[in-house]
Amino acid sequence: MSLSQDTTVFITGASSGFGAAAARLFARDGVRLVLAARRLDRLEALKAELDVPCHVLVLDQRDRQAVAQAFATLPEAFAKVDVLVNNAGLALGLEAADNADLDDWDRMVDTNIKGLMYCTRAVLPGMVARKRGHIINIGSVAGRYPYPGGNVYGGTKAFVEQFSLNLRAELLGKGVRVTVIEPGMCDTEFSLVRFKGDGGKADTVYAGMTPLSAEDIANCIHWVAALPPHVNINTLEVMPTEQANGGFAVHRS
Ligand code: NDP
Ligand code: 8X3
Repeated sequence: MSLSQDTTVFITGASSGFGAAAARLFARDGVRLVLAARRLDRLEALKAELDVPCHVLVLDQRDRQAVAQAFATLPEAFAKVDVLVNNAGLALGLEAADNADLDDWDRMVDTNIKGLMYCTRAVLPGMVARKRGHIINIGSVAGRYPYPGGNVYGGTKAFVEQFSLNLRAELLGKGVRVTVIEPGMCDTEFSLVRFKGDGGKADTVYAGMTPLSAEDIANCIHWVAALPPHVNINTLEVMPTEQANGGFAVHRS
């Protein structure tokens, strides 16, 4: 899709990390932006930085009614969403399943699966009617490869991946593209959130290696969106050079 002042890009989780970096990149094309997240101050600061029309939306995407209402009441100039970047999400905890907090599990399911579902369902009828649109979902390598402590987080991202492939299958011929991007380790607020504000623990995740940056993933998001309309990147898996999938583990007694 050619990205221009006639394009509207809706980004969830725009207050931080990939979402904020993607907003900065899309703004260079002059697009109209809808910036959604829960933290209004962050969204307002981002809007002030950007030289394009921005609609700031305080939205907790776990709230099904609020999501439907937010999409249904977008100001006219922002109502025809061309690109939805379904980015908002989180991991909570790294405990083994027998010791994990069920509230954490609920929050990941409610945000990463249900919130992403609600946003997708709200935006699709307009895209299908206009025969124009692109849903870009942010999955994770955690949805593809298992690791200890990845339990429900990885499960939510496996949902994002299969949901994206199913959408792609049923949107065939309707002019709507679907992409899932699956990043590996990236130094954003992700680990700070996962470890509930413990900066020391978050720092150890990226110690002694070079993680991806938010801008690296923003570049991927922007690249898949900017490709000509006849090109659909289905899945894009991206890791830091210093991360790889290590294969099977064996326990010996
Ligand atoms: P950040 O924590 O920096 O950003 C997460 C964003 O999600 C924030 O803008 C936050 O905004 C928003 N968010 C969280 N909960 C909600 C909610 N209930 N309603 C609306 N918005 C919400 O992390 P990243 O940028 O790294 O993460 C973005 C996505 O990428 C996530 O889906 C994550 O799972 C995924 N990912 C991250 C990787 C990494 O290593 N960093 C790797 C692979 C995937 P606010 O708090 O203001 O609501
Ligand atoms: C985030 C990537 O490897 O920390 O989704 O789970 S990882």
